[in-house]
Amino acid sequence: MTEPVLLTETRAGVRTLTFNRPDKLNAANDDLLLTLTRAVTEADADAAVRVIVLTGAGRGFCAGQDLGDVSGRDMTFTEHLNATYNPLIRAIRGSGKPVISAVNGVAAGAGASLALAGDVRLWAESAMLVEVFSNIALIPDSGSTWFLPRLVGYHRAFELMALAEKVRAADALKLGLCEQVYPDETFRAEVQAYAERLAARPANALKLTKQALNAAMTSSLDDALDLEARLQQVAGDHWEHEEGVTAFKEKRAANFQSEAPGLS
Ligand code: LHQ
Repeated sequence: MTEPVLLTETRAGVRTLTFNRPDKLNAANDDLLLTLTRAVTEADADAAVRVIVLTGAGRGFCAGQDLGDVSGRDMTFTEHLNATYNPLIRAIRGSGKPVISAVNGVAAGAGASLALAGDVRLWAESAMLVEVFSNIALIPDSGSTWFLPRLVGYHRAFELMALAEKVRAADALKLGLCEQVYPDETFRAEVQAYAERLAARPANALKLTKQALNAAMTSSLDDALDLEARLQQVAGDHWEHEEGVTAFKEKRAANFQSEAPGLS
């Protein structure tokens, strides 16, 4: 029996999607990319899911395109990207739910793009990111040219891309490529605990925050102010807001997990 390319588990509102081609450091073939895109879209639509975690089985996160799976294909590079990687990155950034890139090991090529694409990036101590594309005389894709310079600036991004330099966890933290680094031994438990903390936050407010931030990445201050004013109305009209204010006044923890009784 062949192993599934993607493992799916849901625990305490956290949907964990695990790339499952460990012998190849989870290098991506079309099956993995299309299954993963579908899984992110499904998780986005599933009311039982509050947070999505992307991670890899074995010692790798994702080694990018499976280089054994590219010869003889009848698609151009452009067609391939538009059919597989680009819809995946759009599904992640467009999801109304927080997506965690849980980088358990090496993230290379398009795998590095996936490591950067999450709203939160959690790394294991032994994780490593490499914009490996120039080693095979390609350009960074799957969003790397958009994500990386916004994090480290144009010049550092160019250097990392041109020399395919490896970035290890301690440097990734300093450079702003990840939010937290955890010991390898406890990594998966720490990721679940972090994800559950996020799952307890107000889902509607986080969805709108994500929408506003994504728009602000490419907008003027004027447009960002207008969008904030519009989305704040949506947040303020939601029961979560009333629950937050009531909980503050009653000096108790807010319950954002389910609609509180008596609130509209
Ligand atoms: C792999 C791969 C791999 C297959 C490790 N494929 N087997 C490209 C083209 C078309 C359109 C769309 O966009 C793209 C985007 C891209 O992602 S291009 C970049 C493609 N990826 C790479 O070039 C990375 C190639 N891999 C590496 O440079 C190294 O394996 C890294 C730095 C990731 C890890 O090095 P090590 O930790 O030393 O592991 P390793 O090299 O020994 O790999 C372990 C196994 O995984 C090995 O298989 P084997 O049977 O010898 O044990 C590798 O062949 C296999 N593997 N990456 N991308």
